[in-house]
Amino acid sequence: MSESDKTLSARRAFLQGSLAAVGGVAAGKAIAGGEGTPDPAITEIQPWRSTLGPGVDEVAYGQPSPFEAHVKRRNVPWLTAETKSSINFTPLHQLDGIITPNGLCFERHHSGVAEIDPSLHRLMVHGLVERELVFTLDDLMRFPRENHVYFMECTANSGMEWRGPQLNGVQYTHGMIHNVMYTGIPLRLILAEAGIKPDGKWLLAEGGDAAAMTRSIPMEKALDDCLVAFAQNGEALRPENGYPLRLVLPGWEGNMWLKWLRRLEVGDQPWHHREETSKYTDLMADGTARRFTWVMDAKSVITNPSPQAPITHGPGAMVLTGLAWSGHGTIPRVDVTLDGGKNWHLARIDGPSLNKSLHRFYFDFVWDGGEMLLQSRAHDSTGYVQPTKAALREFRGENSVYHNNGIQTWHVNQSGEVENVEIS
Ligand SMILES: Nc1nc2c(c(=O)[nH]1)N[C@H]1C(S)=C(S)[C@@H](COP(=O)(O)O)O[C@H]1N2
Ligand SMILES: [Mo]
Repeated sequence: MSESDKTLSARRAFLQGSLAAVGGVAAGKAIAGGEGTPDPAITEIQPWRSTLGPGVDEVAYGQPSPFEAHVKRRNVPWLTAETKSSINFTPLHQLDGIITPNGLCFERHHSGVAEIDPSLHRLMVHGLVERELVFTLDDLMRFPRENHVYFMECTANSGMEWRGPQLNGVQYTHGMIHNVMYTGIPLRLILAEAGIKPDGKWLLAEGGDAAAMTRSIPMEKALDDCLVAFAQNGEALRPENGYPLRLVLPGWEGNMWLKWLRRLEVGDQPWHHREETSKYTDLMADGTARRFTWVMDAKSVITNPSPQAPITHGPGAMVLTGLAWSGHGTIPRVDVTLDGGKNWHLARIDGPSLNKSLHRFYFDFVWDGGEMLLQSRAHDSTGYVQPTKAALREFRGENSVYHNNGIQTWHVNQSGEVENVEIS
């Protein structure tokens, strides 16, 4: 036997052994028949095997298989009056790995998508600077650039779940998040070109959409790890995600990641934003508000099984999977429980563990067919542990909408159906 033959047969023995050890439940079926009817998917010749398929160039920009048409962003129509100032959700239960495909990144617009002609787009830098500057996109392409994978989570993600379980699907409870590789120019290089005056402590960023949305950013963050990005996952930003330029604030809440970025103004204090005082603050139990809560704390969720992705294969070997992330760093550890927290197991984190990026975890186990209460709990690189929803409420009350990073519970019944529940 060659070395590779030996490895192969060892792996086969291991797989058979391990499946036998977990109760003899093999994932495949034996080929040798006798009993039952042969599988037509094996014995018949399907149309795609009997004719030539489409040639190259049939689809100039490739699209998913038509059999994947159910994999899509979805909105919740009753949440907002109309779609121009609204939100839709990433189908987390239909994805794997850590990268969100560009066409599935959730969208949040205050005034619809700005459809910008890049030749007419400019980035202006002014205010407390030595030189007020205007850049074309060509000008910006002469700056050094960097690539980073970052998650972007809307501040309101899971917000509808504060008072109790409400939306029956991980797409809706946790889908205001995406994770792509950005290519962009470090913001500090652009600011250095203009030269920040000594009293320049804040930065106002403005979007080129009809909302002319603005946000104040403290200068320490602007000079730290922010990017002016022009690409996501290797291609130009999508119009809905800010084409041709967006601000990237790693680890910070999504509402500050200005899309269609057109203006940066340096000032000595934060600007007053209607949105910021009325919406993007955390209302506490006593009626006071937490302001400037920018970093997204560690959080995780099981994406499969989940209400939109029930267990359809019956008892036996199965894969549980989910996502974990932290605006403070990486995720060295995720715990998973099948019984509502009585017993915790270490999940297996697979794929790259990147700073301020989604992490993928798996728990491979044998389902005995009984009811389960599934939860995951993230630990981040600062030692912080994801809190229960009860612990969050104790500290922040019931009036909050933003920054809900509490532990999510899914109830699985004996048919494998899954429901969004809460346990105390
Ligand atoms: N110019 C502009 N930037 C914006 C917004 C907007 O409406 N206009 N929405 C913000 C909010 S609240 C979020 S959560 C993210 C959404 O980014 P996405 O559409 O790429 O998911 O963009 C932020 N940046
Ligand atoms: Mo948001």
